[in-house]
Amino acid sequence: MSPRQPPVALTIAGSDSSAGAGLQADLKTFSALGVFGVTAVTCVVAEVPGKVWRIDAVDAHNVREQIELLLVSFPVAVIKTGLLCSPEIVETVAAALEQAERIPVIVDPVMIATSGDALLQPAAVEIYCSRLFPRATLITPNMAEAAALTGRPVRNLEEMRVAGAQLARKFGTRFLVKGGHLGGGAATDLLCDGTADAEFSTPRIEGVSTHGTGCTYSAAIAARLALGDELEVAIARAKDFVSRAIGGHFAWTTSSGEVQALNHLL
Ligand code: PXL
Repeated sequence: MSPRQPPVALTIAGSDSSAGAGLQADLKTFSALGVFGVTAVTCVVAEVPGKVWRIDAVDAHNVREQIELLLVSFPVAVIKTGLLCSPEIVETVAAALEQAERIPVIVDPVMIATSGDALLQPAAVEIYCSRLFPRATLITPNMAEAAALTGRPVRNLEEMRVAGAQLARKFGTRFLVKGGHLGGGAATDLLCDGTADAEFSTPRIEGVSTHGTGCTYSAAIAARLALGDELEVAIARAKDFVSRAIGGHFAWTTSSGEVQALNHLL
């Protein structure tokens, strides 16, 4: 029997010690969806859900070499970026991706953890805008990130629509503005291309730690694209995957209390 050749996805992201977010979430998602994941590590985060203790960036030269080596050695079908940590690393990743212009890139502009802790150095935002966004196939900000990128509050569906259209026009690419933090019974996201938008909704699941949902969602979109889906189909299937990962979450009781995690074993 000849060996199988699953599609390959590259994630360029940070390591989350608790493994519910970051490159660990990406790898688990890729595996669950039948895609082989490879990783370029940008930083190492000592954390558990709700508590970020320490972030150490990997040297930007090393990040560049991880990406270059992977791109020449594997048939990478899709690239996803997560936490890029510093302005130097955003710049390095943008330069490396310019060499791989035919591969679709999903950019999750990770800035702030669900716990509210800052993850990205503020000076990196400008380089995201000037170098990385124009190269992206899809950018997936949550409401807080959409607000930071537009400089205006994003608190409801209408403000998500305005922000998404503005960002899509400004950067000439598509934005998926994620409304997971909207109140109400549904978790609604908007895909904006500057002229029209498409809505993706699933019932909101209450009372579950959502650490890692953003990473899991963008990784699932990347995986579905690698498997050949069109973008809107990929988003709909990825949203269903995240919804099931939240619905079937794990929970353990330890001497420090309860700890929860998304279920990527779907
Ligand atoms: O969920 C955002 C995120 C992304 N990447 C890494 C993280 C986190 C959240 O804590 O640690 C590495």
